Amino acid sequence: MTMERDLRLAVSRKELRLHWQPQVDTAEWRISGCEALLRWQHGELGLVPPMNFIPMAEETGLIVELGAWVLDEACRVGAQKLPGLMVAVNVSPIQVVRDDFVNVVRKALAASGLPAQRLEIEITESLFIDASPKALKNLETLRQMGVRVALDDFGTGYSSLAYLRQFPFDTLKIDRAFVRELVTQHDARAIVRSIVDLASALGMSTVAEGVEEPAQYELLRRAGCAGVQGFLIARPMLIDQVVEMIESWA
Ligand code: G
Ligand code: G
Ligand code: MN
Ligand code: NA
Repeated sequence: MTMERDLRLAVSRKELRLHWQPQVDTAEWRISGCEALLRWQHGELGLVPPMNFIPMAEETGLIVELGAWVLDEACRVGAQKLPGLMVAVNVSPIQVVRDDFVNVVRKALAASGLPAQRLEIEITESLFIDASPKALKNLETLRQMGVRVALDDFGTGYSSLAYLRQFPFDTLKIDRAFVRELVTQHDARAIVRSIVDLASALGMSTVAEGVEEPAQYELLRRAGCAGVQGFLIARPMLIDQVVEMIESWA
């Protein structure tokens, strides 16, 4: 209850922060983009991770205001501090089904000057559980504007393959559950290779999440996975740390 009240005030109190996690292009070993990850700097509780407040924000509808703040902030910081890089932003299904979603994105792009081609929206499979035509229409409109659309946590939901026929994603993000066992488990390796091949056959790119070890990276690169993200490269960090990392990248 007080948590809900506090979250309501978080935007005006400037308690929301974005952390950024770099993504590396495996073909060139180059930082190609960054994912924005929301944090709440609570007065007494300290840094609250998204799992502890996003569900509540979704239930109360607060996610609409929070989500708009995230898009504005991510586009602004991306345009100012990440020249030429992709900016990946997580959005909730609650945002995507709304009539105003395309306009919220359009405004964030216009205000920041970030080209649409440099924004990638990440959605989870839960969007498709009650796939509304409105949500699909909104994503389609964004794609026509040049915004990229990624399917997050791919492989963890159910009947994932059906979704790939409902909507033309630009990117599949391979869930870290598969990456974790990539080196030790033959079946995880087979699944990752199949996801990369499937994505490629459908004209989609792949990004693997949760890459922690060089051996995982090497297997992913050889499997043709285009991008990787994870503690091996960097943890989610403050934007200035990311900028430093990009400047010193060899
Ligand atoms: O690093 P991490 O704990 O940030 O992320 C945990 C989960 O929270 C991830 O599944 C991520 O997709 C989600 N998440 C992070 N930032 C946002 C955000 O800005 N909006 C939404 N809807 N989800 C987010
Ligand atoms: O679901 P989504 O991919 O949006 O969330 C990313 C989440 O994964 C964040 O909580 C982030 O902190 C976490 N994360 C990022 N890289 C790694 C990693 O290499 N290992 C682990 N265990 N978690 C990671
Ligand atoms: Mn994500
Ligand atoms: Na994910």
